[in-house]
Amino acid sequence: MKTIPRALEASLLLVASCLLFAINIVIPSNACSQTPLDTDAWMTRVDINVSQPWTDSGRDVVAGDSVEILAYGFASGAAGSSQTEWSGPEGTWAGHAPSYPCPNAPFNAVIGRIGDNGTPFYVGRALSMRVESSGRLFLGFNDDIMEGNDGKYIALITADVRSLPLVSGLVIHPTGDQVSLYWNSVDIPQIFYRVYRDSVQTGGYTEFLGSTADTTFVDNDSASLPAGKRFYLVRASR
Ligand SMILES: [Ca+2]
Repeated sequence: MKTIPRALEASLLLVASCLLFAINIVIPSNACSQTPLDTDAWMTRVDINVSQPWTDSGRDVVAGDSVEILAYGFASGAAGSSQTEWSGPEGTWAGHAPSYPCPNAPFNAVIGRIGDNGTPFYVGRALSMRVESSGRLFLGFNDDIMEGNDGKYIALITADVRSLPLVSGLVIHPTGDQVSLYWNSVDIPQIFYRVYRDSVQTGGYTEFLGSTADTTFVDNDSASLPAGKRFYLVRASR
């Protein structure tokens, strides 16, 4: 939690008092319940390399997220041998061995894992799941000898991210053309903060200024909006 020194707090009050008597004032604002910003979602494509056990999706998921994975393609963990050992992402039970990363899933199947030590799970052609533990999402090929594998799988991942809160304790401190923002930290792993601005207090806050892992932000570009028309919103994100 960011605390503001008492001397600074006093000067902020003084600045606020003076500003109230100016013609154009900057009104501190942390708007709540901005509907367009209450949820987040993303989509990504992953080209699954069937010649290595796992492919990094490039995405972190958090407990509570809804994730859907659709997989396409044709691949073989035993290329050059039996034609029956080619399959789609659903895999094939031909040549199945208990030594595979996901022993309960077919050979050649698309599998998933969350975090470096997560338990592998079956994905196949399609999977909808509610994430139970947070971490990096990996997609894999259910095989134990990767050399000589052939083919390609592509996965499309979509996620509806659980609602993340607006920050509390937002302090807005205008000095000249700069506006400094301070807020309380949010106790969620892997968190950072997105800062938005609007010229209307009840606006949609679609102007994204930037993101930070810290609990402070300086808007150096506030001169582009008329004084008295700068409103800010800070929300936790990932
Ligand atoms: Ca193989």
